[in-house]
Amino acid sequence: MNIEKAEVLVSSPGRNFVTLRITTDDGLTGLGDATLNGRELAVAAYLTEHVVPLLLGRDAHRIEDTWQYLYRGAYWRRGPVTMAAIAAVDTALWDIKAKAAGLPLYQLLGGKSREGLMVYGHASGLDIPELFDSIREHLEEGYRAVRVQTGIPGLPSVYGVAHSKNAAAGSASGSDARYDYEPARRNAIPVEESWDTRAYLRHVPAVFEAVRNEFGPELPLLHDAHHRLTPIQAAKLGKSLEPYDLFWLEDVTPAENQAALRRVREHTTTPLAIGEVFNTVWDYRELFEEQLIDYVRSPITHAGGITALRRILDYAAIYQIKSGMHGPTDVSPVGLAAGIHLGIAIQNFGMQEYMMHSPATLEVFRTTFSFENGMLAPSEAPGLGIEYDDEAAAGYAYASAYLPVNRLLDGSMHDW
Ligand code: GCO
Ligand code: MG
Repeated sequence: MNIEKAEVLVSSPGRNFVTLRITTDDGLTGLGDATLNGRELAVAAYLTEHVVPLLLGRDAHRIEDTWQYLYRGAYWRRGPVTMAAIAAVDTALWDIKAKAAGLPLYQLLGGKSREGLMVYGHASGLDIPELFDSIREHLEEGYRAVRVQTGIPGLPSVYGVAHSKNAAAGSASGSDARYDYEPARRNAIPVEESWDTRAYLRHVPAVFEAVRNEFGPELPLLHDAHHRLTPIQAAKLGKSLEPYDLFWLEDVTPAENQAALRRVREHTTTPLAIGEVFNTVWDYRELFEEQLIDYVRSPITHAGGITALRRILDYAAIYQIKSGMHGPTDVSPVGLAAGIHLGIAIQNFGMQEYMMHSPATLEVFRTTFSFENGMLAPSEAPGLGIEYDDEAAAGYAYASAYLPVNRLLDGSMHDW
């Protein structure tokens, strides 16, 4: 079963996606997600110029060897572009292998360890009443856990907070308010937002107090600090949120400095999640061995594929650290489906992020997984259970779109 064709598919149904489709000489196809939000074409070029020519004629069954060949053989190891490209190849080959076996992919990963994956959605609001509405809407849709983000008094807009519903009606992506918090204008440079950490630290505990008072003690609540704090600020935030019993507090400090989490951990028992921008196990080594975090945020798409994330999570399991796979709408349905298959199979599953893709995205990526009672579950279709509709994709041409950048009130650049 040799690789005959490998196509790099770039489309923009609601937002930009890069998908790799591998076809074997016996006619099986496999899909892999290679989407790197805001840097999509770098991965597309890496695949087209440097990976596809190496794949043609290779045995599609040799997943491990292909992974090692692309990782070790490149000389230039790691990095988000390289690892997203390797992830796409790896995922597509797993899809093919499972289709060849006539089994849903999770069966090749050891079979089911659970019936479904607990997920959380993104509730947000510019103020508390709007936030409460958003939480209620999520609960009505079946979510049993929510991430909570709000506007900060004094800041005109905050990343991760949906604009008001009226503003969203005319949004470029055509999606509803929930998906409209990345103010990405097409074919334009990034939007600039301003940030004030002290105002944020003053406001957030009061928000969680209000949410707990309204929704009670049981609902799992999460929060994302988007790498914006220093270690001591992060420690203070974790401590101040302890009474509200968060499921996790995410990305408190910029992720490059693993030792920063040591400071945070010394001061708080709020569970910590990190890693959506990591790309190999090396980014986690200190964090695992010193037990500085509780959840691994890497998705398959950005961590080198199913082969690599499985290894990362097995390593994490030794330290009772669990998965918390990234699942925003820029991880394509292919990347999400791969995560569902892995999540259902591993022992140390924690929580899966699930924002739901827009109707346009789902027109191009035909999914078969289900979302019921707050849980995601794979279908019994062979492979990943995703089909890519070329005809629908042709109607959605790529147009650049960037995440916003973040400046302090004095105009200087700040971390994400
Ligand atoms: C999350 C994330 C996203 C990212 C986005 C980057 O936790 O879901 O932080 O909102 O910012 O996916 O591409
Ligand atoms: Mg995040």
